Amino acid sequence: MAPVFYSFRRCPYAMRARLALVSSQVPVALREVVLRDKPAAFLAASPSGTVPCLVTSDRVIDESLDIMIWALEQNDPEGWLQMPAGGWDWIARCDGPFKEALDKTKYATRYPDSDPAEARAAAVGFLTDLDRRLETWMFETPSGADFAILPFVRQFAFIDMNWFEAQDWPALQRWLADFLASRGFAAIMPKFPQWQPGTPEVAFP
Ligand SMILES: N[C@@H](CCC(=O)N[C@@H](CS)C(=O)NCC(=O)O)C(=O)O
Repeated sequence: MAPVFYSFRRCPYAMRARLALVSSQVPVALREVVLRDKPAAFLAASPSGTVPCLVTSDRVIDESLDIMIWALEQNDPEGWLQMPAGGWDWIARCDGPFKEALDKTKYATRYPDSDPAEARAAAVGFLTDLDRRLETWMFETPSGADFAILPFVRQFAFIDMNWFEAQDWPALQRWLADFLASRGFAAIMPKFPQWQPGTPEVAFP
């Protein structure tokens, strides 16, 4: 049986895992989780109760980045893992300080002790550095760093697209726009019905 992959369409972590699954063409059975109605089988499998979560015959992979690596180590036709070591540092900066700044900007009311202007400034610092880093891609060829980070830049941009578009980030804006228009993005964003025990398995990709 194909590994079971618990996913949630709009979650940026699940998006990056789906992008790697599409690139590698490693087949899984996708189960769409509704976060306010997590199925018991998911909660029993996932140590953290977060999506994405991949359950193979011999292990549970609970971190999106590890799911990307698991898929790409089996098949990496586009060479996403062949990136300079600095790519991993960019991903760590995205997942750590940038994601924190993103959440504190987007969900400001959940963080009454945090100053949203300060959070936005921290996010702007990261995005400005990224804009300077980018040519067509972060490195010479498209890599795991691009696709691990793009879903989070998308999430930030969608807080206020007019504001995002008004910034002086030409390379970043084009990188995001090309991603949103890409076949890879379309391939990960169909609407999946909520999984429940007994529903037929959905083959992905
Ligand atoms: N470090 C995890 C984080 C995953 C995560 O936080 N996912 C969110 C959705 S975007 C989640 O499942 N949150 C649990 C909830 O909202 O109940 C990963 O990279 O997979």
